[in-house]
Amino acid sequence: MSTNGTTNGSNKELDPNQGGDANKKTYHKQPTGEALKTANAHSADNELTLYGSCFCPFVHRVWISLEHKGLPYAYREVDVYRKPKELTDINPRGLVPALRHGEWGSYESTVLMEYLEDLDKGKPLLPQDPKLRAESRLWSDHINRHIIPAFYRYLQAQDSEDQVKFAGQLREQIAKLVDAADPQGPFFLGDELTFVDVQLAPWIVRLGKVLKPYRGWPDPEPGSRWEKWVKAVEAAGPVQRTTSTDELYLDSYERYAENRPNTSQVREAINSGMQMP
Ligand SMILES: N[C@@H](CCC(=O)N[C@@H](CS)C(=O)NCC(=O)O)C(=O)O
Repeated sequence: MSTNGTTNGSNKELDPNQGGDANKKTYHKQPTGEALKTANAHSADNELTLYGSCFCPFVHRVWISLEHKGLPYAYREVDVYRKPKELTDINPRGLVPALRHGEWGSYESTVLMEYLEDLDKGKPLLPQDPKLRAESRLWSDHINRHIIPAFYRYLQAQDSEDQVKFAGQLREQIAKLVDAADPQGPFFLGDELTFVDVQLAPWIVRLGKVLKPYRGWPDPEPGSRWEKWVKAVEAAGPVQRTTSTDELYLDSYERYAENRPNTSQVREAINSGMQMP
């Protein structure tokens, strides 16, 4: 390695989160496996277009929703850390996911999932009953406010005492959600995949593909309600069709597991105790 921290004298091809070190893993820029097949099947232009990055769980939510609904759409992979104009034209904050529908566009994964519901096309994710709809929104809020920040706090923690503490917080927040779920399941509201399942699904996938290898997150207890839920979500067609191979997640999340500088706005928010982007 040279004194300026580069491995080959030229770090032009390196991503900022690699800190000039080509040996560091970085985020993938194309989906793999089943997700790649799905992206290829949706490469033709469409008035409904999802701009996403393959590793991103917030994108994953919207992608699962589109697949569940069976709507015609295009998928466009963008390098979210290089902020192409097609992304910032829709989302000035430069975050994925962003959705374009004709001349109009919007962003924020939960807002986009609600928008797709409001189109009233394809298979719905929110139930009909207003009380169950309210409860679905309430528990989605719990996922956004408590489960997701706990996931990143745990993944980014470098100190082993902090890791134990944050693993406990994550378990506690998941347990509250499991207690609120239909007792039989296997999904949140019963036998069908609905809104809350899709809100959580990307992190269920990443508990096994990221937190397990990097932090030793355990498989769900055999026979538990949580195990039933995890298995049903992982086996759901829309989840499978939008999930890449294990390597993509392992590589893309090394920067979080090492809490490396220039990783993302999510990392900065967690480190500074600010609200997530
Ligand atoms: N609250 C947003 C979060 C989206 C988000 O944080 N996306 C990440 C990728 S997973 C991103 O765009 N990061 C870009 C950056 O950090 O500059 C949502 O729900 O859509």
